[in-house]
Amino acid sequence: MIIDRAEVVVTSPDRNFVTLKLTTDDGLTGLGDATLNGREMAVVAYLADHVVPLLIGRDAHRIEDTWQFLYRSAYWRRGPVTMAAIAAVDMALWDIKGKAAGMPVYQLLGGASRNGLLAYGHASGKTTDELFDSIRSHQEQGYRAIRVQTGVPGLKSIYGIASNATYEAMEGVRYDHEPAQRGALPAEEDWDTRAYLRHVPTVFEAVRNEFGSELPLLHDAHHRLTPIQAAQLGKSLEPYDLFWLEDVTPAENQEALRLVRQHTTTPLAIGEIFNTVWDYQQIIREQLIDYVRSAVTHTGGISHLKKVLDYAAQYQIKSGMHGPTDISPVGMAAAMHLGLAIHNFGIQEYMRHGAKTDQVFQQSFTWENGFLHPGNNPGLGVELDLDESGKYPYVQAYLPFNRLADGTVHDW
Ligand code: GCO
Ligand code: MG
Repeated sequence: MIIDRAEVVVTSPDRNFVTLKLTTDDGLTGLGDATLNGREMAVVAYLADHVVPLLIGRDAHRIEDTWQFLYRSAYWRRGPVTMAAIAAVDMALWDIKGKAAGMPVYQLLGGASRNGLLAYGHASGKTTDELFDSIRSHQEQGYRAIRVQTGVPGLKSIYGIASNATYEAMEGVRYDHEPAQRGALPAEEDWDTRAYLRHVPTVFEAVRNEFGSELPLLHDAHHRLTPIQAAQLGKSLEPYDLFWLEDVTPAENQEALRLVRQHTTTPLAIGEIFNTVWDYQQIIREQLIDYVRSAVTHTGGISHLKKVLDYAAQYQIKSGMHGPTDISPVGMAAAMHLGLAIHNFGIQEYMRHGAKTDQVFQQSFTWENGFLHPGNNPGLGVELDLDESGKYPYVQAYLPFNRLADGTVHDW
């Protein structure tokens, strides 16, 4: 099982995706997701110029050895570009191994630890009424856990608010909940932390009054707060019993979470922009978080994220793998196989892809009664239709950024 072809495929059906496709000498193929939202072409270059030439002739069975070789031989370690590239190779090799064994990848990881994966969706609205409609529409789609984001009075547009969060999003035909926008420059948004901190608890109070105490609710602060502001928010949301509060601080400074923890029992989720176990070392050891938000795509693949999650399990910390639309169907499949196999699964983020994306990537997962399952096809269960993908060339797109009222750039 020698790797004899490696291709990097860039396609933009509803948004940009980068996929690595490996082919072995006996004709098995494997896919890996390498999509890094807004910086896609950096990973394409890393893969095409520096990784693909190293893969040809290697034994496709040697997943761990290939991972260690790519990580250590580069000398320059970690970082989103490097780790997304290594992740793609790792996923593609697990896909191939599954096909060689005639088994879905979750079987190779130890088999299913549960029947399906509880998933949460993104409800949002500029106003409370719009938000309620969006929550209802998500419940109709089967979601049993819901992330809640709303507009803040006085702010024009903020992270997480779809321009139409109900019907079109439900049909999967629009990408208005997708923060990256096509164009030559990133969009500018505005931000006011005090207004946000005043407003959010009133929204959760209204949602609990309308939808009751049972529904698991989540919220994403998207890295915008200082530790003391994060502590304040966690405390003010305690009465509404959140499943988790996500990315309260930028968290490059892991120690900052100590202060947040001292003040609130609201569960914390962090890590969608982390790349290795080192980014989690302190927050896991000191039990400063409750959920690991890494995506397989951005954290070195199935092999590395499993190590992070096994480490987290020692502290009763669970998975909450990142699953926005910028994780391709291949990356989502990898998350589902891993989530099904590990013991400390928590919840899976799941935003539906658009119809064009679903044609480019043929998938075999199921979504029933609020639960995902990766299916039982050998490997990851996703195939890439190259004729379809070829119809959609790369389009420049950027994530937005924030400015405060006085013009200062703020975390987005
Ligand atoms: C989430 C995330 C995303 C990111 C996006 C950036 O919790 O799903 O915060 O919406 O903003 O993935 O590329
Ligand atoms: Mg997030």
